[in-house]
Amino acid sequence: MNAMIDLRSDTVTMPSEAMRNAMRDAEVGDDVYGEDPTMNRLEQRAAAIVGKEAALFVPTGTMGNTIGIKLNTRHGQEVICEERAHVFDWELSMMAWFAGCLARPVRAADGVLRWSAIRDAIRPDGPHCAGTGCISLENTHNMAGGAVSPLDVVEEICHEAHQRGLRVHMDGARVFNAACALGVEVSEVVKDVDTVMFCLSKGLGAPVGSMLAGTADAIHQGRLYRKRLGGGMRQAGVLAAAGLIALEQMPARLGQDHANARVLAHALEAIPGVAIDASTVQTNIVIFDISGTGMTPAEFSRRLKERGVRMNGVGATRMRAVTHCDVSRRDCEQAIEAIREVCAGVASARA
Ligand code: TLP
Repeated sequence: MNAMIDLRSDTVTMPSEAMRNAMRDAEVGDDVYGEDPTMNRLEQRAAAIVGKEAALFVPTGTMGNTIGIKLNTRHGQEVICEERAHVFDWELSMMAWFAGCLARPVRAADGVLRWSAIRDAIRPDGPHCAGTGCISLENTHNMAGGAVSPLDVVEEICHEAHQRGLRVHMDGARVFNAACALGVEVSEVVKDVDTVMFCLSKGLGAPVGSMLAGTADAIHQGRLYRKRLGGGMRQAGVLAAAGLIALEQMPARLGQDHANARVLAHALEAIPGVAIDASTVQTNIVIFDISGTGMTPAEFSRRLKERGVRMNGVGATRMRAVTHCDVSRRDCEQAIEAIREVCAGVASARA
């Protein structure tokens, strides 16, 4: 049997041959003593690529966001984020648990949080309100179908926030996808934010790891928070070696994933029972509604899996397909065929 076509997430990628070789050959030391040369190289290189003073390796994006929010807030403040943000919905209330903050979610229908919406949600310190501490932007926005924030939107938010003494964190788990879609360097996308977290282990294909970048002072403090979270790692250079390859080799190929996502989206538009506006697909995430098929996401997933395709539901009526370096154009075409069959099978069974 052929391998499954796995569109559940870009987290499912396998390390490349080059990554495995680099991991085996990595020069390592004790990173808690600052003595892992490969890790030091990764942290310096990551900082240079995103244009920040320093960067810190963290095992997961969730830990990077947890530390990022903590660095930009004081206990008891609010954090403004989009209503479907990963920091709000998918991280076990970490901003309450670790930073002692409350999320102030704001809806942005297209997933692009704009200053006009943020402005109305800012709360001053007072006898009743918990003041706003920071704004967390998600770029690209996962649950909004990989939506990209335009550069001027981020610039305006950072400018206005900084004028008011507020900080801005970017959950840039897929910020390299955003840079690719915008046709600019990633440093341009994150130039005004105080801290940015990005994942090596999603579109960039590394087996483990994310980076948190910001000022040298923030990252020094962040290293201490990482330790408090149990994240002081020892010979972590084996992971950094794969991360370096992810950083150097993988951003240039993200456009292929975006093109594959568009192929999927356009084909889905023509399938009866499926609803999607393909023109909204900018990066590697395709979210589509299946209420017209009469199937639940669980049923849809099960039937697709029988045909060799893995895909997860999001919410009560929608599916999410994520393209990445381990799915080819041919795989996407096969996935489309499988979706057609699943939808047609249900339609004929109900006729
Ligand atoms: N996202 C995962 C799931 O948790 C939903 C996925 O499959 O997409 N920020 C964003 C925007 C993310 O999408 C994710 C992971 C994270 C942070 C957290 O990264 P990890 O999984 O490394 O903690």
